[in-house]
Amino acid sequence: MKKLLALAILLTASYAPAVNYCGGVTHQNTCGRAYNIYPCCPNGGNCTWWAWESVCRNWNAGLVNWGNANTWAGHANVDPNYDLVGPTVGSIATSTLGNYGHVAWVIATDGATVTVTEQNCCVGCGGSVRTIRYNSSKFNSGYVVRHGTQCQCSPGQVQTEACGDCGRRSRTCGASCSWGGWSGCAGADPENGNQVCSNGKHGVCADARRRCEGGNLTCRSLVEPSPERCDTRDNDCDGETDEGNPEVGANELDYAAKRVDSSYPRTLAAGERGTVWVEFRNMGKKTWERGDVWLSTQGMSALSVADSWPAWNIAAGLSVPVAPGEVARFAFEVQAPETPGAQLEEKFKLRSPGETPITCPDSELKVPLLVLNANVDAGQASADGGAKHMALESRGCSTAPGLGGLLLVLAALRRRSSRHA
Ligand SMILES: [Ca+2]
Ligand SMILES: [Ca+2]
Repeated sequence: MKKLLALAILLTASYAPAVNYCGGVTHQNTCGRAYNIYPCCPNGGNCTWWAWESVCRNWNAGLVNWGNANTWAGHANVDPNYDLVGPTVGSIATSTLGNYGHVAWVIATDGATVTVTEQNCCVGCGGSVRTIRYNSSKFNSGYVVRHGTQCQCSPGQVQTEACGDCGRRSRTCGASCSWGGWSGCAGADPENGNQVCSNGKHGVCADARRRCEGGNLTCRSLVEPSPERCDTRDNDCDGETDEGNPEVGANELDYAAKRVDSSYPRTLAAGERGTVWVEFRNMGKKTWERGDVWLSTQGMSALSVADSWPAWNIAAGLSVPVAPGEVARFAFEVQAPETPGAQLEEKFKLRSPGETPITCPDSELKVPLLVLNANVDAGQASADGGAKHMALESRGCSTAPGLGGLLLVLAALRRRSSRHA
């Protein structure tokens, strides 16, 4: 071998003709050159012819004349298009040893050794292409690759790294010893997905847990918004609960009410009394017991009638139990304040045991009232917009049964009202 290497000479195109055949190999013009620019030695081979040919075939580039093999690394080192690196598949192995050096084409390497294809130019040796394995250190002047194509990694090697707030990603080295693309960034949810967090949303959407999504922490609602239902929850997450008179599902709530009819005066003279009644259907699961469900105002009402209402903020209660599906009727008096010209609106709302408002589907009666001068003939109509609404005269007309029955629960309601005072 040493003898062979010592005899390896590299003839340049300056003193020998370029040929398209050497070492039993015909030049393949895959690099825009009709001929290999290097000559072929008398023994029928030449390492530079084969190295140049290998570059033409593999890089589709025709190298300029870099002279004898022992000057190739020097040329590559000053050419920005090439890099000198360690043992690399698909590189030109270069050596300055011997009289003229040596070049070969690397087809495999394990780092310590390289397997190359080569030709040789020597007296009495074979010139045809051969595959041979050397210690990597044989090529003392390095391995030439195109700039930027140096092997990045070992095929099959896996690299992982952190990404985002909580994720990791990985990539695998491909057969061409360059990295494949990164995987998606992902990670486990904190506390196995049970970490409670605040997302600033309303209603059912406020129930949220910390998630690791795409490698980043986010506070995700467990429940998405849905159309509002009558269920004591803010389903559409707009900050209002059971708004818009939503329907109640069967057997959904203990207490729910739907207004079915009502009547009230639209005008009263100052200090005059009138009668109001309103009917609600029990839409809940529980029977409305006497003394448990009543019609109340938010605060002290300007329309209250001290000697008629069960309490200062309770206009009426029930005289008989009202089972689910049945209709309850609440009737009571109101008295206009002594302020002619005043325009009022009072809200009467059903309350369930525990003083909890019954919020839906429609458990409220609004009574707008215009206060007239006492000496004006106050003919009036009444309406609240409902198609079934009954018009009543404010004077001398009451369709409200059950006032007597109301008195029966007066004592109980008064006990309750004391808690409001
Ligand atoms: Ca809502
Ligand atoms: Ca709701």
